[in-house]
Amino acid sequence: MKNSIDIVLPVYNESKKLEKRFMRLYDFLSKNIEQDWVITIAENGSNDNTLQISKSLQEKYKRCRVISIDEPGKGQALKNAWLSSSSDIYGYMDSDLSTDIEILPKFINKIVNENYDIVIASRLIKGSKVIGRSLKREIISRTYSKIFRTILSVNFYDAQCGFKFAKKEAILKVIDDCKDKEWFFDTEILYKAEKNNLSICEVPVTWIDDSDSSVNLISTIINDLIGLVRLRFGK
Ligand SMILES: Nc1nc2c(ncn2[C@@H]2O[C@H](COP(=O)(O)OP(=O)(O)O)[C@@H](O)[C@H]2O)c(=O)[nH]1
Ligand SMILES: [Mg+2]
Repeated sequence: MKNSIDIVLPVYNESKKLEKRFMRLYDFLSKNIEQDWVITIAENGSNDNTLQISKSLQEKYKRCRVISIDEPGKGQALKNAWLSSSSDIYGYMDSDLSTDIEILPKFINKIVNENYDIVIASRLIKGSKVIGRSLKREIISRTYSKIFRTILSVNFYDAQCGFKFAKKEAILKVIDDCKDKEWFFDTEILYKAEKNNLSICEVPVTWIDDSDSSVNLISTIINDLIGLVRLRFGK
Protein backbone atom coordinates (compact mmCIF):
# COMPACT_ATOMS: atom_id res chain seq x y z
CA MET A 1 0.00 0.00 0.00
CA LYS A 2 1.31 3.46 -0.84
CA ASN A 3 2.64 5.64 1.96
CA SER A 4 2.64 2.84 4.48
CA ILE A 5 4.54 3.78 7.62
CA ASP A 6 6.96 1.83 9.79
CA ILE A 7 7.26 3.37 13.25
CA VAL A 8 10.26 1.95 15.03
CA LEU A 9 10.43 1.92 18.81
CA PRO A 10 14.05 1.31 19.82
CA VAL A 11 13.97 -0.35 23.22
CA TYR A 12 16.60 -1.16 25.79
CA ASN A 13 15.63 -2.45 29.24
CA GLU A 14 12.11 -1.05 28.95
CA SER A 15 10.24 -4.00 30.48
CA LYS A 16 8.48 -1.95 33.16
CA LYS A 17 6.77 0.56 30.92
CA LEU A 18 6.86 -0.89 27.40
CA GLU A 19 3.40 -2.47 27.24
CA LYS A 20 1.56 0.60 28.52
CA ARG A 21 3.38 2.95 26.17
CA PHE A 22 3.03 0.60 23.22
CA MET A 23 -0.73 0.48 23.84
CA ARG A 24 -0.95 4.25 24.02
CA LEU A 25 0.81 4.54 20.68
CA TYR A 26 -1.17 1.68 19.10
CA ASP A 27 -4.42 3.32 20.14
CA PHE A 28 -3.35 6.68 18.82
CA LEU A 29 -2.30 5.28 15.46
CA SER A 30 -5.53 3.30 15.11
CA LYS A 31 -7.59 6.45 15.62
CA ASN A 32 -5.49 9.04 13.83
CA ILE A 33 -3.46 7.56 10.99
CA GLU A 34 -5.30 6.66 7.80
CA GLN A 35 -2.31 5.12 6.02
CA ASP A 36 -1.24 1.55 6.58
CA TRP A 37 1.17 1.38 9.53
CA VAL A 38 3.18 -1.02 11.63
CA ILE A 39 5.05 -0.58 14.90
CA THR A 40 8.46 -2.24 14.90
CA ILE A 41 9.92 -2.84 18.32
CA ALA A 42 13.69 -2.90 17.85
CA GLU A 43 15.44 -4.49 20.78
CA ASN A 44 19.10 -5.17 21.33
CA GLY A 45 21.11 -6.00 24.35
CA SER A 46 18.46 -5.71 27.07
CA ASN A 47 19.13 -7.68 30.21
CA ASP A 48 15.58 -7.61 31.52
CA ASN A 49 12.57 -9.25 29.86
CA THR A 50 11.95 -6.49 27.28
CA LEU A 51 12.29 -9.03 24.47
CA GLN A 52 9.73 -11.43 25.94
CA ILE A 53 7.23 -8.61 26.45
CA SER A 54 7.86 -7.40 22.89
CA LYS A 55 7.24 -10.88 21.52
CA SER A 56 4.00 -11.22 23.42
CA LEU A 57 2.84 -7.90 21.95
CA GLN A 58 3.75 -9.21 18.50
CA GLU A 59 1.64 -12.31 19.05
CA LYS A 60 -1.31 -10.26 20.20
CA TYR A 61 -1.26 -7.44 17.65
CA LYS A 62 -0.89 -8.01 13.93
CA ARG A 63 0.44 -4.51 13.38
CA CYS A 64 3.39 -5.15 15.66
CA ARG A 65 6.71 -6.50 14.43
CA VAL A 66 9.68 -7.30 16.63
CA ILE A 67 13.33 -7.44 15.73
CA SER A 68 16.12 -8.34 18.06
CA ILE A 69 19.80 -8.14 17.25
CA ASP A 70 22.91 -9.04 19.18
CA GLU A 71 24.91 -5.92 18.48
CA PRO A 72 24.05 -3.12 20.95
CA GLY A 73 23.29 0.55 20.26
CA LYS A 74 20.23 2.56 19.29
CA GLY A 75 21.68 3.51 15.88
CA GLN A 76 22.29 -0.11 15.01
CA ALA A 77 18.76 -1.04 16.09
CA LEU A 78 17.26 1.65 13.84
CA LYS A 79 19.43 0.62 10.92
CA ASN A 80 18.39 -3.04 11.20
CA ALA A 81 14.73 -2.13 11.62
CA TRP A 82 14.61 0.14 8.59
CA LEU A 83 16.65 -2.14 6.36
CA SER A 84 14.24 -4.98 7.09
CA SER A 85 11.11 -2.89 6.52
CA SER A 86 8.75 -3.08 3.57
CA SER A 87 7.03 0.25 4.29
CA ASP A 88 7.27 3.47 2.25
CA ILE A 89 7.93 5.81 5.15
CA TYR A 90 10.42 5.01 7.87
CA GLY A 91 10.43 6.66 11.25
CA TYR A 92 11.20 6.19 14.88
CA MET A 93 10.28 7.55 18.24
CA ASP A 94 11.80 7.04 21.67
CA SER A 95 9.70 4.46 23.44
CA ASP A 96 9.15 6.75 26.44
CA LEU A 97 6.98 8.87 24.08
CA SER A 98 8.62 12.04 25.37
CA THR A 99 7.72 13.81 22.13
CA ASP A 100 3.98 14.44 22.09
CA ILE A 101 2.64 11.88 19.60
CA GLU A 102 -0.24 14.18 18.59
CA ILE A 103 2.23 15.80 16.15
CA LEU A 104 2.61 12.62 14.09
CA PRO A 105 -0.12 13.33 11.47
CA LYS A 106 1.62 16.65 10.76
CA PHE A 107 4.91 14.81 10.16
CA ILE A 108 3.27 12.39 7.75
CA ASN A 109 1.58 15.26 5.93
CA LYS A 110 4.94 17.01 5.49
CA ILE A 111 6.26 13.91 3.74
CA VAL A 112 3.20 12.84 1.76
CA ASN A 113 1.76 16.21 0.73
CA GLU A 114 4.61 18.69 1.13
CA ASN A 115 7.15 16.28 -0.30
CA TYR A 116 9.87 16.70 2.32
CA ASP A 117 12.43 13.89 2.40
CA ILE A 118 12.98 13.98 6.16
CA VAL A 119 11.00 15.52 9.03
CA ILE A 120 12.58 15.88 12.46
CA ALA A 121 11.26 16.94 15.85
CA SER A 122 12.92 19.89 17.51
CA ARG A 123 13.13 21.08 21.08
CA LEU A 124 15.41 23.94 20.16
CA ILE A 125 13.45 26.11 17.73
CA LYS A 126 10.70 28.68 18.19
CA GLY A 127 7.37 27.11 19.02
CA SER A 128 8.75 24.09 20.84
CA LYS A 129 7.78 23.40 24.43
CA VAL A 130 10.05 21.45 26.76
CA ILE A 131 8.71 20.31 30.10
CA GLY A 132 10.71 18.80 32.95
CA ARG A 133 14.10 18.59 31.28
CA SER A 134 17.05 19.06 33.61
CA LEU A 135 19.11 22.21 33.24
CA LYS A 136 22.15 20.01 32.64
CA ARG A 137 20.56 18.20 29.64
CA GLU A 138 19.21 21.50 28.31
CA ILE A 139 22.66 23.14 28.39
CA ILE A 140 24.35 20.08 26.84
CA SER A 141 21.74 19.94 24.09
CA ARG A 142 22.03 23.64 23.19
CA THR A 143 25.82 23.62 23.36
CA TYR A 144 26.01 20.49 21.18
CA SER A 145 23.74 22.18 18.65
CA LYS A 146 26.01 25.23 18.46
CA ILE A 147 29.10 23.03 18.11
CA PHE A 148 27.82 20.76 15.33
CA ARG A 149 26.27 23.67 13.42
CA THR A 150 29.64 25.40 13.47
CA ILE A 151 31.76 22.36 12.64
CA LEU A 152 29.46 20.79 10.03
CA SER A 153 27.80 23.92 8.58
CA VAL A 154 24.36 22.36 8.63
CA ASN A 155 20.98 24.06 8.91
CA PHE A 156 19.16 21.93 11.47
CA TYR A 157 19.26 22.67 15.22
CA ASP A 158 18.11 19.59 17.14
CA ALA A 159 19.89 16.51 15.81
CA GLN A 160 19.14 14.36 18.81
CA CYS A 161 15.41 14.47 19.42
CA GLY A 162 14.10 10.91 19.32
CA PHE A 163 11.28 11.44 16.82
CA LYS A 164 12.12 11.42 13.11
CA PHE A 165 10.37 10.32 9.90
CA ALA A 166 11.55 10.08 6.32
CA LYS A 167 10.84 8.73 2.88
CA LYS A 168 12.25 5.25 2.44
CA GLU A 169 14.31 6.39 -0.61
CA ALA A 170 15.88 9.19 1.45
CA ILE A 171 17.00 6.81 4.17
CA LEU A 172 18.27 4.25 1.67
CA LYS A 173 20.35 6.92 -0.05
CA VAL A 174 22.46 7.61 3.04
CA ILE A 175 22.12 4.81 5.57
CA ASP A 176 24.85 2.54 4.23
CA ASP A 177 27.28 5.37 4.67
CA CYS A 178 26.39 5.89 8.37
CA LYS A 179 29.00 4.32 10.61
CA ASP A 180 27.89 5.21 14.12
CA LYS A 181 25.88 2.53 15.89
CA GLU A 182 24.83 4.47 18.95
CA TRP A 183 23.65 8.01 19.78
CA PHE A 184 25.70 9.85 17.14
CA PHE A 185 23.81 7.97 14.41
CA ASP A 186 21.10 10.67 14.36
CA THR A 187 23.56 13.50 13.71
CA GLU A 188 25.42 11.46 11.12
CA ILE A 189 22.35 10.52 9.08
CA LEU A 190 21.05 14.12 9.07
CA TYR A 191 24.44 15.48 8.08
CA LYS A 192 24.74 13.00 5.23
CA ALA A 193 21.17 13.71 4.15
CA GLU A 194 21.82 17.44 3.96
CA LYS A 195 25.06 16.92 2.04
CA ASN A 196 23.10 14.76 -0.40
CA ASN A 197 20.63 17.61 -0.93
CA LEU A 198 17.74 15.82 0.74
CA SER A 199 15.18 18.24 2.19
CA ILE A 200 14.88 18.34 5.97
CA CYS A 201 11.95 19.96 7.76
CA GLU A 202 12.45 20.72 11.44
CA VAL A 203 9.19 20.89 13.37
CA PRO A 204 8.85 22.36 16.89
CA VAL A 205 7.34 19.82 19.28
CA THR A 206 6.16 19.47 22.84
CA TRP A 207 8.57 17.36 24.84
CA ILE A 208 7.72 16.00 28.27
CA ASP A 209 10.93 14.68 29.70
CA ASP A 210 11.26 11.22 31.18
CA SER A 211 14.18 11.45 33.58
CA ASP A 212 14.66 7.68 33.35
CA SER A 213 17.54 7.78 30.87
CA SER A 214 19.79 5.11 29.40
CA VAL A 215 22.29 7.68 28.15
CA ASN A 216 25.76 7.75 29.68
CA LEU A 217 26.39 11.45 29.29
CA ILE A 218 30.18 11.50 29.49
CA SER A 219 30.84 8.69 27.02
CA THR A 220 28.10 9.99 24.69
CA ILE A 221 29.58 13.49 24.64
CA ILE A 222 33.03 12.09 23.88
CA ASN A 223 31.65 9.86 21.13
CA ASP A 224 29.69 12.79 19.67
CA LEU A 225 32.81 14.97 19.52
CA ILE A 226 34.86 12.19 17.92
CA GLY A 227 32.03 11.70 15.43
CA LEU A 228 31.95 15.39 14.54
CA VAL A 229 35.68 15.43 13.86
CA ARG A 230 35.31 12.28 11.73
CA LEU A 231 32.53 13.86 9.64
CA ARG A 232 34.38 17.19 9.38
CA PHE A 233 37.38 15.43 7.89
CA GLY A 234 35.26 13.51 5.48
CA LYS A 235 34.94 9.94 6.74
N1 LIG B 1 17.37 -0.87 20.64
C1 LIG B 1 17.99 -0.07 21.48
N2 LIG B 1 17.32 0.96 22.02
C2 LIG B 1 17.98 1.75 22.89
C3 LIG B 1 19.34 1.55 23.25
N3 LIG B 1 19.69 2.50 24.14
C4 LIG B 1 18.57 3.26 24.34
N4 LIG B 1 17.54 2.82 23.59
C5 LIG B 1 16.17 3.35 23.49
O1 LIG B 1 16.29 4.65 22.95
C6 LIG B 1 15.23 5.46 23.42
C7 LIG B 1 15.79 6.73 24.03
O2 LIG B 1 16.46 6.41 25.21
P1 LIG B 1 16.37 7.33 26.51
O3 LIG B 1 17.10 6.63 27.60
O4 LIG B 1 14.95 7.72 26.77
O5 LIG B 1 17.20 8.62 26.02
P2 LIG B 1 17.08 10.12 26.56
O6 LIG B 1 15.64 10.51 26.51
O7 LIG B 1 17.93 10.92 25.60
O8 LIG B 1 17.64 10.14 27.93
C8 LIG B 1 14.45 4.61 24.40
O9 LIG B 1 13.33 4.07 23.72
C9 LIG B 1 15.44 3.53 24.79
O10 LIG B 1 14.81 2.34 25.21
C10 LIG B 1 20.03 0.43 22.66
O11 LIG B 1 21.20 0.15 22.90
N5 LIG B 1 19.30 -0.32 21.79
MG1 LIG C 1 14.01 9.53 27.12
